[in-house]
Amino acid sequence: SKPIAGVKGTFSERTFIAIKPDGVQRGLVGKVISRFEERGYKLVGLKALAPSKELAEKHYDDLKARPFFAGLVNYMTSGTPVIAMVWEGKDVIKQGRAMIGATNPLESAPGTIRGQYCISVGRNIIHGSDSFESAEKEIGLWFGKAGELVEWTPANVDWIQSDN
Ligand code: IDP
Ligand code: MG
Repeated sequence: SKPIAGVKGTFSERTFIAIKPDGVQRGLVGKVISRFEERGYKLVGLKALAPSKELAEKHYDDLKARPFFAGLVNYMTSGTPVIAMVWEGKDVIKQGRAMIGATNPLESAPGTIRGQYCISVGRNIIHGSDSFESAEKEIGLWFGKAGELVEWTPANVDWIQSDN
C-alpha cells in the first residue's frame, strides 16, 4: 500500500498542516483553509484537538534541546484546539512551506500566511511539514488511527490536475 504521505512528486503527495492555538483564537481557520483549497489542494484529513503534552513533545522532538522548547510545548498545549489537517496534491510539501512563509514572521514575505497574519516567532499561527520524511512522521502521529484520512476524487479534478 502507498506510504501515509502518498507518493512524493505525484498528485498523491501529502503534507501535515496544523493551525496552532493562536490561529484558532484569532479566527484565522477559514482563511488558512481557503488558501489551500483555492490553490487546488485536496483536504483528506481534518480534526480539532487539544494535543497532550506527549503529542506536542513528539511532534517537536527535533527541537527538544532548544531554549524555547518548553515554551513551545506550553503554547501548543494551552487547551485551545489545534486544527490538524492533511492536504494532498502535487508538490504540496514544498508549496505548503512556501505558502506559510519563513519561521520568523518578520522574515516571511508579504502575502504568505505568516507574512500576512503574524509578527512573533513564538505565535506564528501555523505548522507545515518540512520534508517528505517529516510529513510521514507527522501524519502518522496526528492521524495514526485507521480510517482518519479519506480517499476521494474532487468533481473538478480534471480542471486542476494535468500532466501537460
Ligand atoms: P517551522 O515551524 O517554520 O518549521 P521550526 O524551526 O521547526 O520552524 O520551529 C518550530 C516552531 O517552534 C516554530 O514554528 C515556532 O512556533 C517555534 N520557534 C522556532 N524558533 C523559535 C524561537 O526562536 N523562539 C520561540 N519559538 C520558536
Ligand atoms: Mg519545523
